Amino acid sequence: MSKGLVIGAAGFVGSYLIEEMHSEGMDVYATKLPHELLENEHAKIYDVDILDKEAIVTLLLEIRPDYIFHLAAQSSVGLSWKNPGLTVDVNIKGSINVMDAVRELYYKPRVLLIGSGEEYGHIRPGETPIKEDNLLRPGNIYAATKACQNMIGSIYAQAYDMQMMMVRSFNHIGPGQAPMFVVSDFCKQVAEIEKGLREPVMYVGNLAAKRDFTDVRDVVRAYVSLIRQGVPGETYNMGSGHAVEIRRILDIIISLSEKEIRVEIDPNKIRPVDVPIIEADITKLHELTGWKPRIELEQTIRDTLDYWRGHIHI
Ligand code: A2R
Repeated sequence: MSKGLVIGAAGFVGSYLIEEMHSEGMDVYATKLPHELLENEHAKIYDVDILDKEAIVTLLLEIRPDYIFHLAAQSSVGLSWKNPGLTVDVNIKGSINVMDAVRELYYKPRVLLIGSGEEYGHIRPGETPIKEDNLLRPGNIYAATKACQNMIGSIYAQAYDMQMMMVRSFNHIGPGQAPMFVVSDFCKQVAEIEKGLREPVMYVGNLAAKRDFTDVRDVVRAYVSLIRQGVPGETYNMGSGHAVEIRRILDIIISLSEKEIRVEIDPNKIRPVDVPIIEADITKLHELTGWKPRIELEQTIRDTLDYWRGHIHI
């Protein structure tokens, strides 16, 4: 049985990835930070801070994984402005620690580094759907650190002949996501309105922005396909391939509720700089693995709303 390790499994994607790996027949190992909570009957869980390289080396020598998914990150764009030093430490220094620990092993596991569609940054008209070889113009600290991780990853893969692939994930959504992300935020607000915890008013930001959303359960299928079939040193976009206006998401969410809901703009939710459309070209990933998303947007929204209905209590 092949062994798969998820580094940074206590976040939104981690638990879904553990389930996917388990259902694909892998023996699953996972790490979290000491203060984080993670329980999963399908994984053996360890406490590891990726800023501690020796801890990663010890773990890898103990487990000897065939596959390593590197998810650990400071993943909030907002926090990356407030704490750029921490974001650089975790997302660049921490990732280099992971790469170095792998490089020093006596065998070559297959590694997937998780990057972001944010790396493209200020996308120009005519550049969408955006391809992997587009110029990167990161617009925030988080994006810059992920672009840097990508570059160092491809340098390491080539220089040290490592079996390492990079993926740029576009917006992913689904049940359990933190409410600082738009779909989860809207669904949580509706659940609170339904429970009578707030007035029937939704507070929204820029509704005209178009983004490329993928259900987290499709995301983790793509990661497993990529770690198995990806070409070392290569970068792959992972998204739905279709941008959807935030207004349409809002309309779907509101239509799923019996309540009369009014919509108001909250100036705090308008970003200082917002790219009008972000859409992935997923041809490279699809041609390699045959992967394409299966779960319809409406279904994901329904599931996310039901999640919040089950988690908001009066
Ligand atoms: O910041 P926390 O306490 O939420 O912990 C995050 C964890 N993490 C670390 N793990 C090990 N060593 C560190 N020094 C360290 N700093 C943070 O990585 C969190 O549990 C996990 C990342 O999960 P999320 O923030 O929920 O991201 P998600 O949605 O699971 O996305 C996974 C990957 C990340 O690389 C994102 O940048 C990318 O997909 O979109």
